[in-house]
Amino acid sequence: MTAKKSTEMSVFGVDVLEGLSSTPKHLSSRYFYDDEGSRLFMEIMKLPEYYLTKAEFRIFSEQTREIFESFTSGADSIDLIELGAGDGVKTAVLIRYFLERGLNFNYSPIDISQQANDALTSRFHSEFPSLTINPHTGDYFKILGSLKDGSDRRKVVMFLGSNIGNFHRDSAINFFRELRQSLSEQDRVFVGFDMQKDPRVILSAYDDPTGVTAKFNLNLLTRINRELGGTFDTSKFSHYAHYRPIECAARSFLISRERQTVTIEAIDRTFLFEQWEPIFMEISQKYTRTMIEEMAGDSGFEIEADFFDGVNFYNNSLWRPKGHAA
Ligand code: AVJ
Repeated sequence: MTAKKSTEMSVFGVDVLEGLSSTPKHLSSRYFYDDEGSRLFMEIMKLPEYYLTKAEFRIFSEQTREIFESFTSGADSIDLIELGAGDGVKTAVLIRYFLERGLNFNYSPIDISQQANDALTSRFHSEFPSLTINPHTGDYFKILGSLKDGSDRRKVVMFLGSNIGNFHRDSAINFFRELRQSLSEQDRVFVGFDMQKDPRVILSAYDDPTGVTAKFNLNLLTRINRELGGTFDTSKFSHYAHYRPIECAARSFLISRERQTVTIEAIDRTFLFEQWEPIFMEISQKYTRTMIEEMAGDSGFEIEADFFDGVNFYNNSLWRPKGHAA
């Protein structure tokens, strides 16, 4: 792909321009997931240090019946909606059980990537021939809005994998408030949260010894080179991650090991990096039970049920609109 001219600057270009012109410099983790970034994230999920996926999978596998009962209490059929479904490995555990139980439901994965949706749909078509799948590609809220009055069945909207952790607190609350607007009283939200735990355990998940996370981070610079005509030399940047136990947040950075300039053609700018200057890349927020309860409350929900793995590493929380007990 050739770089776009500045006259037709992409949203990606605008965000990169804003981020690299700021002090401190930052880039948005939302741009990690091009084809190579998605592949690297799947590698991350297989790392022994990356406990999140394993913990959530364990909750789904060991508490399948309880999850089923919480989704269906007061509803005999549901629309199961998933925001950013990824490879669907965890969701498959629920779907298999829901089908076994003869639940009347259909599954709607919503993703910004057509490719991700296509892959998931064909996988689930062959794994679950009797499942009705309605994939939607595009903006989460536009699609949820269009589904709003589509059926009178209960919607259960799943947002798994601690994907919410990439949002700062205010954005997370705005996200859930917007979600609340597209739901009715009988609907539910099912969110995956990574819990606060031994800081060393958290840090090692974001600073793995094999360097997959470093590659995942550096891939965004490669993406800028390819899509925006950038001149980043990835060998001159190092991945650095830390965890702050007071804020319960892991953060990652790319550190410029030398003083250097980088030009990005599509936005017609050259940026100076001082030696050891960081680019803030990603926040991965961790939570306490109190933080989850407050976040639900501040966005118009209350916790109806929650599910922990055996060591309290991870929590899947089922929310209902506030003030409307089932
Ligand atoms: C996909 C946002 C849940 O923050 O744990 C993994 C992304 N970043 N390793 C996370 C990620 C570095 C991941 N989420």
